[in-house]
Amino acid sequence: RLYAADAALAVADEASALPEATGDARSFRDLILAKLTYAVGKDPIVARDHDWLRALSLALRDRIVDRWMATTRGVYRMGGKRVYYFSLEFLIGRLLKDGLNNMGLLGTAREALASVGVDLDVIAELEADAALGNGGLGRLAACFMESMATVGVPAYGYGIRYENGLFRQNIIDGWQTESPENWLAYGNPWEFPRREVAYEIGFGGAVEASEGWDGSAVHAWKPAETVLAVAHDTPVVGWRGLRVNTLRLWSARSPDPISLDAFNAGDHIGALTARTKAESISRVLYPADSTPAGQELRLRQEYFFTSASLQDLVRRHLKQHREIRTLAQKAAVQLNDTHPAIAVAELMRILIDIHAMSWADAFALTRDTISYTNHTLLPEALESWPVPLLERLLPRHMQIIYAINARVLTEARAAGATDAMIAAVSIIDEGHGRRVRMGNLAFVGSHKVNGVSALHSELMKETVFRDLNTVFPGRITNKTNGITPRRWLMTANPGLAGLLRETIGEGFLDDAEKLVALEPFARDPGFQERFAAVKHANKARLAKTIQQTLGLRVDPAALFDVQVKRMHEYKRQLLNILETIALYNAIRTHPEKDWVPRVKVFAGKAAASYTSAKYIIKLINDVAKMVNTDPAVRNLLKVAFLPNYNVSLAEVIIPAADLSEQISTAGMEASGTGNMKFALNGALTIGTLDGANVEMRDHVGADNIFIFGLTAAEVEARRAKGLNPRANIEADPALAEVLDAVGSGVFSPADPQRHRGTVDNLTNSDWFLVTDDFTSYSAMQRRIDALWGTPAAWREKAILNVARMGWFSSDRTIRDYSDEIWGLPTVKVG
Ligand code: F58
Repeated sequence: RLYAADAALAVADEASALPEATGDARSFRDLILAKLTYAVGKDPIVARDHDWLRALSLALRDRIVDRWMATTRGVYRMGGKRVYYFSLEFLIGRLLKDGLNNMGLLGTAREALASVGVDLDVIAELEADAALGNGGLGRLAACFMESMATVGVPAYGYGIRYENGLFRQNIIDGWQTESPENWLAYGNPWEFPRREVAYEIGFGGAVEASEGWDGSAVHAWKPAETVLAVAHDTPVVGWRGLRVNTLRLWSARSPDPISLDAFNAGDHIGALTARTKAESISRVLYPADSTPAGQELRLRQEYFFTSASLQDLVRRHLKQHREIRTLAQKAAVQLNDTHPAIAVAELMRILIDIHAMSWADAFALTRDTISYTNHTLLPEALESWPVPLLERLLPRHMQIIYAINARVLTEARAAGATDAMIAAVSIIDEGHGRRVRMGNLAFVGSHKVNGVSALHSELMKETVFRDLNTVFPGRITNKTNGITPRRWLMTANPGLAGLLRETIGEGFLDDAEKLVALEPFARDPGFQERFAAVKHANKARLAKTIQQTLGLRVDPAALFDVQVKRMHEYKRQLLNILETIALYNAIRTHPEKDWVPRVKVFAGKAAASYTSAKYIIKLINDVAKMVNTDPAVRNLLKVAFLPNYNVSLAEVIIPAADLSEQISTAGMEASGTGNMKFALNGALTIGTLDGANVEMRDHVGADNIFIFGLTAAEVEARRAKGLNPRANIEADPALAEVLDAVGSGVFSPADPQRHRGTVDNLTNSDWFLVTDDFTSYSAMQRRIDALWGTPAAWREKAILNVARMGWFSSDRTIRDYSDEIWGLPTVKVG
């Protein structure tokens, strides 16, 4: 302590012009200096930015830990129910600023650091992005964790501590290439390794059956191979730091670090193979975001973290409540998609084989404990595993799955199911070489199954789970997604948050629906000016990022039109870039017209093996290259593809958007959450009636959102009747011209055939109905241009969007889950 204080003085001597910290900031500065000295081992005189980042993070962590222990003790004392959120992905991003904000220490930390000559914003930029997820599903899990801490739901997030998160995307000559992401390179100040919390996870082997004392069959699984799951805990702070929950991520360790026999025999590499194999389980996040990876390693990951998490929560339950039968009263397990669906069989195994429960009791308890969230309707995206693979890797689980299936099918038959219905509800898919349908397993093992937007939940009942919905009516429910306003408004857009506080007070910070208080200001010219000034500043910041990463100058006064999300054909980045080309053509043919200057911003990663998505990235970059340097465009149009989209980049891009592109083929985007983030930050949406866009329209009002294109029902009808892209192209000369140019190599002169495949695919099949929606999309863009010409009208709509987005807070979503699925009370915030 003394030494640290001396060091502070030394720093102050060095730069006597530094501002003096006051009050709280002074004691926080002393804590930072103590961390720098004793935990980082650096003298402030020589400390580098990374050292300061670590010292600050550890100082903040101390403050968080106090609340963490208080929360944990409180939860234990109350003896109530806990939620366990099982997710293979937690896309949490950076934690420093969000943690400071929630602890009310943002200003304090800024002042404390300034007094030692360090800029908070500079060091905060050095924090690695924890990219333990692919996209929306993983980010939703992160928003939910924060909201559960905020609304007072005692919760554990359970997942995998991937050593390498989602790959880094590099754009080289317009093409995507991937390199490994190394978020742990500088260590991770937020996590606490718990070497003592470790579970054995078995794989393979055989099942031994014997006779129990009452003559019933007793099964004992003897795995051939064991891996250790070791816990790493990260505290998750809720708003105002009132409650802190735990994110517990498992890391795989081999029980035998080295085979000494092999080593002594001279086989130094072979001595490590078992270890490498075991530890590969938590090595890397699977980067596919729509089609499930069918590899064995993926199944191992799923079982690994599910089993460890169930063992952990059962142990906690027994320690506290002594009695396994009360599990469902004290634990709610939420499965984030089917990735942890093996939990149904694993919990059954634990209850029957280890706790000697009867089948019927075990199944009732399992069902009462578990519930499942579905995030996709795409049939090819629904996970299924070959029966032989499951049989080999998890023989006991396969037995249990068969037994569950037999009972479900008997029940269905008794309820009058036809053969076709039986085939549809069966957990075993007989059609494609016998596979286990994980969605069906999750469905029958859950008391509630939810979709993530109203439309999606309805479609679930009509499509993927139609027959299961008939056999188990009332089980499907809707929980429309949400986003945390702490990260996506307060931290990402401090300018707007500050303006809102000055205008409507602090109420919205505790209850996002209080944002409606902004409505009366929507037409107020003075407020509009200030609102526009905030947007302009955010755009200037993004312009700087674009300049620095791409060397491209864009004008912050232009309309910033943004589409950022994973690259996927159903999300239709292709529709956007084709319309951009049409605009480019129009600007050149009609230079006399009063065009609205636009900056088209794109960002997003394509799965490494998703060739057509990678071609779309290349096309965007090819178009950018030509448009951005064409003098005929006179700076009226710029195209920017920003590489390596992640949470941190989203925090810069979203607050700077004027227009948000949410243009998926109707019926295909389960919900979307980016759509909510943009609208909350004052962007207007151009979108289809898909996912949560439908509910956004209901909330913000049809006049304040630009809806175009076919509805989900129309899409289905056209597909049923047979698509006719050629007719669509013939009917729209602008579209025909665009496809002609792209297909003949206008944007790829060095390789004229490059985009031929993309164009052929559109012309001959067009499964995502790009050509069907092109004309209405294009017309809507021109209406948007017209509105942009009347800034007062634009701003009014933008302000109304902010005012009416409160319902899309993930606090509301979590309250809905708590009320209707978990059976847990929540508290008011603030
Ligand atoms: C997304 N799914 C939905 N999956 O596409 C999106 O509409 C929704 O808003 C979001 O979930 C949250 O509900 C999604 O992100 C994945 O990334 C999976 C990763 C693993 C393989 C299968 C897809």
